[in-house]
Amino acid sequence: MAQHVKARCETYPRDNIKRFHVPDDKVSWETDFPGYSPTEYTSKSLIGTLEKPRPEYSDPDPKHSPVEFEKLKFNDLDGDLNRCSHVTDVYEIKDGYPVNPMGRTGLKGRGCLGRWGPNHAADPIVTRWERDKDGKIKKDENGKGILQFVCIKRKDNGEWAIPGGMVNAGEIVTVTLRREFGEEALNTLEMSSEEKEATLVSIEECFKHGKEVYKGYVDDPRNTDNAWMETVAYNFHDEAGDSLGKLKLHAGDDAVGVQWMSIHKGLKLYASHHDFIKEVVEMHGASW
Ligand code: RP5
Ligand code: MG
Ligand code: MG
Repeated sequence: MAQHVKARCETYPRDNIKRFHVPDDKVSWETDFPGYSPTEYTSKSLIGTLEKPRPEYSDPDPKHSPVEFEKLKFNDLDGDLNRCSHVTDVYEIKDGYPVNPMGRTGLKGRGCLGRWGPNHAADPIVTRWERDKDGKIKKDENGKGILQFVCIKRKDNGEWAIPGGMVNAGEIVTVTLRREFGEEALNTLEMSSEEKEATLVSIEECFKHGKEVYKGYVDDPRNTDNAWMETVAYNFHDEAGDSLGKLKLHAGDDAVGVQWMSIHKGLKLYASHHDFIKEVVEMHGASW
């Protein structure tokens, strides 16, 4: 996977912050970079004030809550929050801060990520075969079937993406996968509790038979030298097109659009999602 391309984007996704420029050959911490002086940035909304305490998903800030910050258990299970990395057994802690195991990003602090160190997400990749009006699977010029996946348009930057989201403290990944798919692709947050329950039950059976596609680092534009995204991506495939493939899609929460997207290698997707989709294509011997 191409590392730190998006995580070195010139302008950070919030507040028009400019990253310190890191050339390709200076990404690795093992390469000396004497002039390296990353921009420092942690979004104010993560720190909180007396009137408005910080959100639940946000770690304490060392400058504002040093005693609480000291108590964070990096590289470990911290209460019901997993601060271990999928990338490395132990990530380095330097001057009290976790160090991004994939190298420099040109920005220190937490940016707009809630956690110092790994921020764990889960990505549900729901697929079906593209079919013609007679129900026959569409093929490319090499006779390979064309896959489609449920793709959302992100509210924060308008990019197309897998409907993934953060693993809440104490939440198991299988629950995150279903919850995020429900919220972003089926709009469960706007449903009555009965409707929501019925919708989640309707996908439960199909979501039992997922295949792990990827587990590890995400080249996310929000990453910093001290906070980064990691994910577990699962594929839920509807071979016959009569279960997940028939779902009524409706964008919700942090999605402003949703559709069955036909898969081809030219797709432009958020973060490392293009790489995850390619894995799914290979898994099914589909067109690329
Ligand atoms: C990406 O950000 C992950 O792959 C996942 O899709 C997503 C999670 O963040 P939010 O969608 O909650 O912003 O790095
Ligand atoms: Mg979400
Ligand atoms: Mg999301």
